[in-house]
Amino acid sequence: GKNDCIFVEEPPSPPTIQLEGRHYPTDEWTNLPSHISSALSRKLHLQPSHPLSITRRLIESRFPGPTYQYHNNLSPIVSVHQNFDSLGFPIDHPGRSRTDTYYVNKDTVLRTHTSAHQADTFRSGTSDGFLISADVYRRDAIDRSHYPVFHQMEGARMWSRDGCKARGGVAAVIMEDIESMPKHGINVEDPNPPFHEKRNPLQVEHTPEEAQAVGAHLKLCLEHVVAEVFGLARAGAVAAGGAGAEGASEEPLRVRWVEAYFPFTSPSWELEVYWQGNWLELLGCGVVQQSLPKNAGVPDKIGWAFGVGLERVAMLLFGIPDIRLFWSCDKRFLGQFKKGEISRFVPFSKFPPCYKDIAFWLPRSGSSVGGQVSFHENDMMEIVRNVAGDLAEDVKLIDEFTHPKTGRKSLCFRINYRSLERTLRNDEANSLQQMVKRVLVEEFGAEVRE
Ligand code: FA5
Ligand code: MG
Repeated sequence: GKNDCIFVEEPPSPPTIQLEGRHYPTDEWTNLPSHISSALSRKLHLQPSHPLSITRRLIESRFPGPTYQYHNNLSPIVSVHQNFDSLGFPIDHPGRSRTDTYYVNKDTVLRTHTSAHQADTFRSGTSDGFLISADVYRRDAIDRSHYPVFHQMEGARMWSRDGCKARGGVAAVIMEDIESMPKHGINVEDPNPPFHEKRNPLQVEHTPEEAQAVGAHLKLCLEHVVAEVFGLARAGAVAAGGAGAEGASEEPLRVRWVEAYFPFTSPSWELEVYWQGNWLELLGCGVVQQSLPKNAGVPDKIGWAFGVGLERVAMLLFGIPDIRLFWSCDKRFLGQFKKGEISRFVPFSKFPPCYKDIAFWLPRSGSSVGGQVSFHENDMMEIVRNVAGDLAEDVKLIDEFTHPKTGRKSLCFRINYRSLERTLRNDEANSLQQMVKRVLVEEFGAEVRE
């Protein structure tokens, strides 16, 4: 009959997905591939001798209890409200799109940052500060410092205005605390004013003195973390001796603050360090938007928050050159680390790269193939991840142009295939490349240019 379906193009997506033992209904927002959901069970930040766990504990030791409470077991499956709305993300913020975020369904995502837990943790109001370490998930670039699953640590410190009244107010109490802190002895470039009317505004609820004190406390605490990380990394390199020590001590330490924007802090900054010839961003931070404590029922609190990438810190600490290594189950990797110890990572021999270019025409905009109307750079990243997994080291858009007559768009990507564990054969790389081509053609209506 008419409804008998003979040519089924794609298996129907299952009506539910099972994650951490619970069933979630799927819908047109669902975009969660199995190679991502399988990472949920890894919990690398909780494996005692894994470098991410060692890094987490090292940072925790700089933010001691009872002022700071630690949360290391919050589920990565959160509501859109927690991840975005509670933080004041505008409804059209690009971070909300399916090209950037893994959706379980229209109301549920894998958290894209640990800030997803800020509002709930402020509401619980059980301490002046907290640290939340967790796995986070993003559709993102592929290179040596970006991975679709990574780990963040959220930190926050709040003061009660009322509670500080008798001691001269919040700003005075914070300044006193700053003065009692030791010098860290590293040179940090910070050309930025404490706030800037246009670029990095003071909140209307804050006095200039309050914002300045909170910002200064925040920056000083984080500079101490970086100073300690560099000190330990250097000591580890020296202990290891040889080329590692030279390499680490010759690279001059450069650290800088840059102005930033987040919907949930103002003013805001990012901290960057110079690493392997580029500025590497370690963290984002700022003065907490007053709407958060207000909506959490603690309007009297004022303070700061930060979110640091644990892989990025661990790469500096241990000299780990590629973010994919954190996911390795190879004994040659895992066997090098011990709980509580900072050691220098000794790379297994570096295997040769295998570069493959792929150029293709996209279907004319507006035409729809397989329900896909547009092509985002992150779609390419996802295709390559699906096909090659950790055999893809780097994916770069190297050329892009629109044909002046036909209006069709052409893209060219360069993929570097390289295994961390062995030499990849050219025919293996070729067959991965063929599969990438096939997905582009079949799922995105692309026309490969030979
Ligand atoms: C955030 O995620 C904010 N939630 C940080 C924050 C918290 C700001 C609290 C203010 C107050 P951002 O997207 O910049 O910001 O990510 C924070 C850090 O995570 C980055 O600096 C970087 O160290 C790390 N990071 C981001 N994307 C990746 C990735 N794909 N792979 C590895 N690390 C990443
Ligand atoms: Mg950032």
